[in-house]
Amino acid sequence: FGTFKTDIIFKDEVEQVLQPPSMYKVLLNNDDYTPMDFVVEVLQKYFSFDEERATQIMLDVHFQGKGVCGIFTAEVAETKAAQVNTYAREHEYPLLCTIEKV
Ligand code: TYC
Repeated sequence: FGTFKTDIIFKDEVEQVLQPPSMYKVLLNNDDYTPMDFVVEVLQKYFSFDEERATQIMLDVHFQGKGVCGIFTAEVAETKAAQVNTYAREHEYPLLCTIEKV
Protein backbone atom coordinates (compact mmCIF):
# COMPACT_ATOMS: atom_id res chain seq x y z
CA PHE A 1 0.00 0.00 0.00
CA GLY A 2 1.24 3.46 -0.85
CA THR A 3 4.72 4.58 -1.89
CA PHE A 4 7.53 4.62 0.63
CA LYS A 5 10.13 7.38 0.65
CA THR A 6 12.84 4.75 0.03
CA ASP A 7 11.01 3.61 -3.16
CA ILE A 8 11.18 7.17 -4.56
CA ILE A 9 14.88 7.52 -3.81
CA PHE A 10 15.55 4.12 -5.36
CA LYS A 11 13.59 4.97 -8.55
CA ASP A 12 15.54 8.26 -8.99
CA GLU A 13 18.83 6.45 -8.49
CA VAL A 14 17.96 3.68 -10.94
CA GLU A 15 16.82 6.20 -13.57
CA GLN A 16 20.04 8.17 -13.16
CA VAL A 17 22.18 5.05 -13.63
CA LEU A 18 20.13 3.97 -16.67
CA GLN A 19 20.68 7.26 -18.54
CA PRO A 20 22.83 6.79 -21.64
CA PRO A 21 26.11 8.73 -21.48
CA SER A 22 26.28 12.21 -23.08
CA MET A 23 27.76 12.03 -26.57
CA TYR A 24 30.27 14.42 -28.15
CA LYS A 25 31.08 15.20 -31.77
CA VAL A 26 34.79 15.35 -32.58
CA LEU A 27 35.32 18.11 -35.15
CA LEU A 28 38.20 19.04 -37.42
CA ASN A 29 38.53 22.76 -38.14
CA ASN A 30 39.91 24.14 -41.39
CA ASP A 31 43.03 26.30 -41.53
CA ASP A 32 45.20 27.63 -44.36
CA TYR A 33 48.47 25.86 -43.49
CA THR A 34 47.98 22.20 -42.62
CA PRO A 35 48.68 20.08 -45.73
CA MET A 36 45.74 18.11 -47.10
CA ASP A 37 47.78 14.86 -47.01
CA PHE A 38 48.47 15.35 -43.30
CA VAL A 39 44.75 15.75 -42.53
CA VAL A 40 43.98 12.58 -44.53
CA GLU A 41 46.69 10.74 -42.57
CA VAL A 42 45.21 11.96 -39.24
CA LEU A 43 41.73 10.77 -40.22
CA GLN A 44 43.11 7.32 -41.09
CA LYS A 45 45.39 7.08 -38.04
CA TYR A 46 43.02 8.30 -35.30
CA PHE A 47 39.57 7.60 -36.75
CA SER A 48 40.24 4.46 -38.83
CA PHE A 49 38.76 5.83 -42.06
CA ASP A 50 40.00 4.32 -45.31
CA GLU A 51 41.86 6.69 -47.63
CA GLU A 52 38.82 7.46 -49.80
CA ARG A 53 36.54 8.34 -46.87
CA ALA A 54 39.34 10.29 -45.14
CA THR A 55 39.84 12.33 -48.33
CA GLN A 56 36.09 13.07 -48.54
CA ILE A 57 36.00 14.28 -44.93
CA MET A 58 39.18 16.36 -45.37
CA LEU A 59 37.70 18.08 -48.45
CA ASP A 60 34.43 18.64 -46.59
CA VAL A 61 36.35 20.42 -43.81
CA HIS A 62 38.41 22.35 -46.37
CA PHE A 63 35.30 23.67 -48.16
CA GLN A 64 32.81 23.91 -45.26
CA GLY A 65 35.17 25.10 -42.49
CA LYS A 66 34.43 22.20 -40.14
CA GLY A 67 33.58 18.53 -40.27
CA VAL A 68 32.56 15.74 -37.93
CA CYS A 69 35.08 12.89 -37.55
CA GLY A 70 32.88 10.85 -35.22
CA ILE A 71 30.61 10.85 -32.18
CA PHE A 72 31.93 9.37 -28.93
CA THR A 73 31.47 9.40 -25.16
CA ALA A 74 33.20 12.31 -23.35
CA GLU A 75 36.38 10.46 -22.40
CA VAL A 76 36.93 8.96 -25.87
CA ALA A 77 36.14 12.27 -27.61
CA GLU A 78 38.53 14.23 -25.34
CA THR A 79 41.30 11.66 -25.83
CA LYS A 80 40.98 11.64 -29.62
CA ALA A 81 40.95 15.45 -29.86
CA ALA A 82 44.01 15.70 -27.57
CA GLN A 83 45.88 13.04 -29.59
CA VAL A 84 45.16 14.83 -32.88
CA ASN A 85 46.22 18.24 -31.49
CA THR A 86 49.42 16.80 -29.99
CA TYR A 87 50.27 15.01 -33.26
CA ALA A 88 49.62 18.20 -35.29
CA ARG A 89 51.77 20.31 -32.92
CA GLU A 90 54.61 17.73 -33.12
CA HIS A 91 54.56 18.35 -36.87
CA GLU A 92 54.21 22.12 -36.31
CA TYR A 93 50.85 22.37 -38.06
CA PRO A 94 47.98 24.48 -36.69
CA LEU A 95 45.35 21.77 -37.30
CA LEU A 96 42.71 22.08 -34.58
CA CYS A 97 40.48 19.29 -33.33
CA THR A 98 37.61 20.28 -31.02
CA ILE A 99 34.67 18.57 -29.34
CA GLU A 100 31.05 19.66 -29.07
CA LYS A 101 28.19 18.14 -27.10
CA VAL A 102 25.60 16.50 -29.37
N1 TYC B 1 42.85 24.06 -45.96
C1 TYC B 1 44.04 23.21 -45.94
C2 TYC B 1 44.83 23.41 -47.21
O1 TYC B 1 44.35 23.99 -48.17
C3 TYC B 1 43.68 21.73 -45.80
C4 TYC B 1 42.95 21.42 -44.52
C5 TYC B 1 41.85 20.59 -44.54
C6 TYC B 1 43.41 21.91 -43.29
C7 TYC B 1 41.17 20.25 -43.37
C8 TYC B 1 42.76 21.58 -42.11
O2 TYC B 1 41.03 20.40 -40.98
C9 TYC B 1 41.66 20.76 -42.15
N2 TYC B 1 46.07 22.92 -47.23
